[in-house]
Amino acid sequence: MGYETIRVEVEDHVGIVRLDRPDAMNALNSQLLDELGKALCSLDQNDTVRAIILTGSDKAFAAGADIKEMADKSFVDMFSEDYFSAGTERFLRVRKPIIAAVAGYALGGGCELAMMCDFILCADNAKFGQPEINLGVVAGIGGTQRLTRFVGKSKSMEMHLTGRMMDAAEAERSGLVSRVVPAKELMAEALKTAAKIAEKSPLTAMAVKEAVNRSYETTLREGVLFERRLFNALFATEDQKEGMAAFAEKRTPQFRGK
Ligand code: CO8
Repeated sequence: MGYETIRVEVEDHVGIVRLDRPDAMNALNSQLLDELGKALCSLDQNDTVRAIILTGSDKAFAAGADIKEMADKSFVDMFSEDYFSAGTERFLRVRKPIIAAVAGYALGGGCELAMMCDFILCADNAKFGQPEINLGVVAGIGGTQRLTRFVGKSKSMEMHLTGRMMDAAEAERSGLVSRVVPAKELMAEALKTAAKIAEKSPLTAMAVKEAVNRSYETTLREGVLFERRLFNALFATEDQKEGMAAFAEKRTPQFRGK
């Protein structure tokens, strides 16, 4: 499919989606969100794809929602369009693991988009922030909720109230990102990580994603029960038999997603 605001490729078992609005620091507009939702949905349905990388440019993952597109909208426009809602809902329905590979700015909606991924790898030049307060608004695609869960109330509140940026080292220290790598190694590292995930059973990877995400939605007791039922259920798969047999036979397992 021809997209204008993103580029999509599939390399081995990895889908790579690159945000591509270089003149606007990859700011997220309605078209981009729509194309992103469609691309992710199609990668999710593509049986050869086992992991997805979402990335931007060296300068910007995304510098937020497109301020120029939003500036003149009224409450009625926002509410009736349910602005950005369809794209973000599609994003959250993706069952395959999505890695955010962030270099440069991840601000406002850009930071929120990165946090909607399953984990964030970032370059040492990455800068995260929720500067919406400078524009007279608050975050709108989950920033106040997700950043608070990732880095705790105090730092999240400070970030949202001051609009300041967090550098890569602080983002790693506070648990926002899983790892920081030198900028020129970011894509190689993201691809290596995605390839590692692609070696696993895609069924198990989906189960991991569901179980970890459930920890944000439920109590500890319910979450542990949910995990246990997934653990039990995976014994119905060929991949569990293959994984355990391969261990006993001292060979590499060949997972087929069955
Ligand atoms: N929207 C539109 N255009 C943008 C944006 C943006 N968010 N960010 C950068 N641009 C454009 C600039 O206007 C400029 O365009 P032009 O060349 O035509 O003037 C071009 O990108 C390059 O930007 P700069 O010249 O500003 O580059 P600098 O290197 O000087 O600065 C910064 C880079 C620091 C990233 C700066 O551009 C900046 O501060 N950008 C805005 C960051 C921001 O405020 N983001 C939050 C936006 S609001 C939001 O994300 C809300 C999300 C919730 C949506 C909810 C929907 C329901």
